[in-house]
Formats: sequence, structure tokens, C-alpha cells
Amino acid sequence: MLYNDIKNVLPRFRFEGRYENCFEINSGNINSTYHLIYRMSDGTPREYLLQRINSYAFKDPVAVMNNIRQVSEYLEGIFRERGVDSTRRMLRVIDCTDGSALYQGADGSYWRAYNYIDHATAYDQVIKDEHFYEAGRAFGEFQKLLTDFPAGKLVETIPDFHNTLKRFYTFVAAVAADKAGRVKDIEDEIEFFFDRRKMMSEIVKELDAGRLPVRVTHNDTKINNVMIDDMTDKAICVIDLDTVMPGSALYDYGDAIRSGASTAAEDEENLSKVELDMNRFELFTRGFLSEVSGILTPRELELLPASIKVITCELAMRFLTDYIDGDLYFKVRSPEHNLIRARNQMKLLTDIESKYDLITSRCRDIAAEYTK
Ligand code: GN1
Ligand code: MG
Repeated sequence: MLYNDIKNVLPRFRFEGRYENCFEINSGNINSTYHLIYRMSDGTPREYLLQRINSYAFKDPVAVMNNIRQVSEYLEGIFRERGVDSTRRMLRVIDCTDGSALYQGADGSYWRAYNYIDHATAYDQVIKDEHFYEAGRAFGEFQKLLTDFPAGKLVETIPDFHNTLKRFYTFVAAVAADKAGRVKDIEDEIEFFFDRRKMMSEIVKELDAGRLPVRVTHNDTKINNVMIDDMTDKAICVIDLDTVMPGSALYDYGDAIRSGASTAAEDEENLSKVELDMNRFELFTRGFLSEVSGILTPRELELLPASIKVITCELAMRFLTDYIDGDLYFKVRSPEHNLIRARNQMKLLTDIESKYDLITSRCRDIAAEYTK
């Protein structure tokens, strides 16, 4: 079945060698991803990633690929200038046979391909604490490398992606529409977000008032969007550039902590397992600030703790909104999957709130250490 899904797509790309095998990679929540193995006539393998872009989430896949191409070429240029071998430092777009970066299938689906980075892993959860320090360093470095990239060249591929207040209004509209008839069973969950409406706007408000800089940011800094070298345990490459666009560095920080400092998977049902691991939170903060402490403004540094709360709340609310809508956006494995994710993130947020004073004082101390 798997091969059937992609067999008409494969000849459209400039893959080298003969097709041998493919495996589906099931870790993303949006796009479908396949690991392809090709083989040259001398027996050496060529490996690729093939992705079907979810065009419900990304309304303009051409703009997504334009963004990715520009950012990748910019990063490649910096690596070249510095004499750094970029082979395993970034995903390289593999062109279609007609030279474009996207292939559109007869059914309207959009496909793209990258080189596959071997002997490195994108973990869905942190398995070694040191990897999370590394992730912080990698996302920080990514931010730093793009400091001078002209933001105006990028299209906002998902408008208001991290506008948490707009996300709240979308959530309220979904509750009112109750498209899937699910609202009656989740009154407590709905109230949870109404109670936090003010907190949610903490960062948006600052951005709107011009008190926070707009930067070119990654916007999806989940722990599985950084690759860790299997031999050295060092972060080598930031992946999934679909949402690279103008945003706030705070979102990248907060989203990474939300995803990597949780003690459980994002869809763990047993909520007693879900907490914020303070040690991991510190490690990521150190890794991140080791790269960007010289770039972030005092106000950004001050708002690091708030970003953890805001983004965790945003994700919880996005999952619940999608549950209410009848599972249109995120891939789900069961009818309850989005509700499980939402409750999981709500539990994480409650734990973050209970540790908030400590988180704030640790952020302040670490920031002071790195800005000395
Ligand atoms: C999606 O595709 P993936 O799994 O990297 C989502 C992120 C969420 C994440 C939650 C474009 O990311 O915003 O944080 O799921 N990406 C998009 O797991 O919506
Ligand atoms: Mg993604």
C-alpha cells in the first residue's frame, strides 16, 4: 500500500540510482513523510525524504517552498563562507525533473523531497538530558544565523500562526459553531481557556505595541525538529522549515520547552506522568542563551518564562479547537486523540503555573550569567 501511494510521484524527482525501498516516518502531525532508499549501480545507497504537504494546513505550498529555498540557500551561503561542510547541517531540497521544488499530483496533492541525513535521529521525546541542551544550542544558533536575513522576503505561510489571542477567538468561534457536536462533553476544558484569556495575550500585546522585535524565526521548535548525531550526541541540523517566517524568538523558546521539557509524550493519557522537568528546562535555556544572549533584548529575556506558559496554552487550545471542529487539522489515530493531547497540554500548563516563580527566578539567573 505504501509504495502504491508514492509510485507515481517518485519519477518526478531527480533521485539518483534505482529505487529499492521506502518506510513511512510517522512522527509529524501535519505532513506525510517517507524515507526512500535508492541504490547506485556500484552498490552505494542514496537516501531521501519525500513529503506530501498537508494543503489543509498550508494553503500556499508554493510560498512554503519559496521560503524554504531562500532560507536554506542563505544558511548554505553562511556555512560556505565559514568553511563549514554543510552536508549534514541542513536539509537540501531535491528538485523535480522540471527544476521546480514542488510536484503537484493529478489528485492535487503537493510533494517535495530532501536529502536524508544518515546516522542522526530526530527524537520525539528527550531520551538523554544532554540532547536538550544541544537542542537549545541548535535552535539558538538557527536564530542567530538568521538575524540579518531580510524578513520582508518571506511570506507568512500560516497567517497569525502564533497569535495566541486570535487563536483564542478561533477557539471561541469553534465552540459556538460546535460542528462535531462535541461541546456538551467538554465544559470544564472550555472554561480552562476562558480563565486564561488575559495570560494568553501577554506576548501578542508586547509585539503589537512594538516592545518586542519581530525576527525571522522557526516557529515549530518541537524537539523532533532537531537532529542529533548518533555518534557524538551533538545537535547537527534544524529541520522542518515549513513555518520559518517573521515571528518572535520567544515562541521558539517557549515551544521547545513545552515539547522537550515535558516528562511525557504530547499524547500521554496518564496525566500523572505529565510534568515540567526543571532540569531539562534549565539545560535548554542554557543551550539557547549560549547562542542568543547577545541578540535578545532585555524585554525578550524578561518574557522567557511567560512564553512557556503562553505557548503551552496555545497548543492545548489548538488541540481542543481541532477536537471541537471534528479533527480537520492534526493527524489523529483515534476520535479522542486531539482531546487527549489537549488535556495533556492543560496538565503541563497547570504544572508550569505551579512552578512559575521558580521558572522565573531560574530564567533571570541564567540570563544574568550569559549576559555578563
Ligand atoms: C505540528 O508537523 P509537526 O508535528 O512538526 C504543528 C505545530 C505543533 C505540533 C504539535 C504547521 O508540527 O505547530 O506545535 O504539530 N505544525 C503546524 O505536535 O501546525
Ligand atoms: Mg511541522
